[in-house]
Amino acid sequence: VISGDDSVFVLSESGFLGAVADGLGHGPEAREASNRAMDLIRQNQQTSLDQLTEIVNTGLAGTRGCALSLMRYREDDRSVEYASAGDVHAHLYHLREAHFFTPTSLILGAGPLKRQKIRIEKQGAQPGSVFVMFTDGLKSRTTLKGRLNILRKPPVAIAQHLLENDARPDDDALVFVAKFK
Ligand SMILES: [Mn+2]
Repeated sequence: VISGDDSVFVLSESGFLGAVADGLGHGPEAREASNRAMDLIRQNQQTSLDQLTEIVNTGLAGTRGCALSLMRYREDDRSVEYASAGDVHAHLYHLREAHFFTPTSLILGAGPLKRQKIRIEKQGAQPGSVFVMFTDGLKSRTTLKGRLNILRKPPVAIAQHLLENDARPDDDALVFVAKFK
């Protein structure tokens, strides 16, 4: 089975860029849209998040389109910038605190974007903070708030926990986990 979800992680000197996409529908056509979105992000990795969203939206014309979440971490001020265009959720945890980034109902590739719909949110990350981004293959009420025993684990184990405990049986699921030093 070909997953319609895809992700990208680009490490740079100033920090990193992460993205998760969920192609509309299922199988190869869904994957084509999310694959193309990830290529565009790799090719334009220095661009601001709102411009990247525009680039993906334009570049996906003619495909089924996809939902996309983008995040950029900057090491100099330890900031996490986040842009959401569709049903991909993102959370930032630090110890018992949790920030749930605001989801939107956009689909990229379906025509001109209404600018006011793209929100860029900025949060601070501390050593030990955990950032999680996941497609709607996980239940939307998925949360690790207060689950210190899980949040202390390495990123791969956190992703594994979410896929085992919160996946829905009827959709592709993809989880992106980053832990800050
Ligand atoms: Mn999905």
